[in-house]
Amino acid sequence: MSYVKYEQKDFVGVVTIDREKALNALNNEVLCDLEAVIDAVDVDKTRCLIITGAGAKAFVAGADIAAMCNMTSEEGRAFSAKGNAVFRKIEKLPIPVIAAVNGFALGGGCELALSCDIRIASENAVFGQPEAGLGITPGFGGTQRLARTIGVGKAKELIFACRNVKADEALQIGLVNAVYPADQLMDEAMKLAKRISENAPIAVRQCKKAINMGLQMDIDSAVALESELFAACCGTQDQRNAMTAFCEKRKHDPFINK
Ligand code: DAK
Repeated sequence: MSYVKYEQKDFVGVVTIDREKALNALNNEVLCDLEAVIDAVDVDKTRCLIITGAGAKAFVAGADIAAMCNMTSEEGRAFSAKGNAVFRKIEKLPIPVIAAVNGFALGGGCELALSCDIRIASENAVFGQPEAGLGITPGFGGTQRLARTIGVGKAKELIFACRNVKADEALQIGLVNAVYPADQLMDEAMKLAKRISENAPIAVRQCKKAINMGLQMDIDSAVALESELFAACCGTQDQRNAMTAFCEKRKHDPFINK
């Protein structure tokens, strides 16, 4: 039995972490199942991915504390490397990934959401990195991605003080893009995913690459990268289709990812 479910809805893939009894906490098996599901996503047929948690209470309540309780330093290194490898795969997927955060997103759960491109949350969502209170550091990229997402000072405050934030504050500090009533979250995630899927897939992928890679570069290299990615879009069938339609004052044909 897999702890991670996958459902394809037209161009949108929905990944659900499904270990509800433990509030979807991440142990090694869940991480392996998540990796297998991510590896299997057909990025030619899928234009956007949504990641969420099973049940009404949690997105992911963290890495599994019971599993980490007696870890040696060596085992801790391996566990952290595993989580980091899986989350980096999510981050590097060529297609956009939306985290639909439907409750607790603590520790590894917050880190999973941070490895996604866009986060939207339900009103009952709670974010935080409580690791220092458990005698460890965030181990799945939290110190890096939280600081890059909400700024160094705010990230340090939340991590050092183990201060959780509710959805409204998460919105205010830029940790999430939008907050919805719980029963509307998946519909809103799907609406956003569909909207993304309606745009030219090659262009959307190049935009993701430009933003993610460009942010790691100096500005000269980053704008040079942007030029290359722009050039790669010119001459695609989707670009010709959309621009010709604009010039002819008509709606373009559906994009074909070519
Ligand atoms: N791990 C394992 N089980 C968990 C869990 C977790 N993170 N969170 C919840 N559960 C389990 C509970 O043990 C309980 O199981 P049973 O007792 O029913 O068998 C069940 O889920 C329901 O939880 P509660 O009964 O506690 O539910 P409440 O509504 O009362 O409370 C809560 C919900 C989310 C406030 C509470 O469960 C809680 O505080 N959970 C822990 C949250 C947390 O501290 N998360 C961060 C975990 S640390 C690293 C690698 C990774 C990491 C760090 C380093 N390296 C290797 C370097 C990442 C670390 C973390 O994520």
